[in-house]
Order: sequence, then structure tokens, then C-alpha cells
Amino acid sequence: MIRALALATLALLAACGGDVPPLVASDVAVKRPMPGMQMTAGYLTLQNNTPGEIVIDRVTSPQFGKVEMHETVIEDGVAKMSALDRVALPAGATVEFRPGGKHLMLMRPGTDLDLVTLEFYSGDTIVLAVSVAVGD
Ligand SMILES: [Cu+2]
Repeated sequence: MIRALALATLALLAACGGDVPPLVASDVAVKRPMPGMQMTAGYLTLQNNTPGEIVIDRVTSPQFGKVEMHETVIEDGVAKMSALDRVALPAGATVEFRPGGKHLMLMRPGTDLDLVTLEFYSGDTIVLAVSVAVGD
């Protein structure tokens, strides 16, 4: 029910065509995979401008076979990555995907990686799509 309300809010804000988009990405960065590597990481900052929670539960990219949301955690002094099923953005919150914290794990890269598009889903709805030029 909460998710339905949040999506309804998103639709409403989008329909208004106001100055502030409901969900904004900034500082988007994707590095080109190292030679021979089948994965790379993606970083960005997400800002939820709605009065409701937005839950990201899937990320896809046309340029990658699989995308996962990961979080790096320190266990017994060792950095480990764990996959996140969902990332919740509380109302008005900013969530960072950055080195050493949450990040996108981009796996099985295709051949054309100059421009990468990331699609963020909440349920069946794409709540944000952002494209970025790949950096070296
Ligand atoms: Cu990872």
C-alpha cells in the first residue's frame, strides 16, 4: 500500500511538469571494465524529491547482461560485498552509491560501452533512467 501511494505521488508530480523531478540522479559515473574483466562498478547519488518513500528493487542496463545493487561492508577488517534486494529512499532523502559503500555492480558487458544507460525500477515501473558517458 505504501509503495502504491509512493508511485501515485510520482505520477502526480510528473504530470504537473514542475521544476523539481521526483527522483534525480547526480554524479553518475561508470568506469570502463578493466581489460579481460566481465564487470565494473557504477556510482551515483539519488535524491528523492517526493513526500513518500521510493523503493528501488531492480536496476537494468541495455549495455550489461546483469546489474546488481551491492554494498561493501567491513567484516573482521575485511571488505566484502553483499547484494541488496532493495534500496529504500525515504521521503526527501539523498542516497549515495560510492566507492566503499553502496554501488552498482555491472556485469556481463556488451561490446558498445561508450554510453551506458541505467534503468531503476520500483516494481514494474521505471522510476528513473539515466545515461552516462563511460570513463576510463
Ligand atoms: Cu559489488
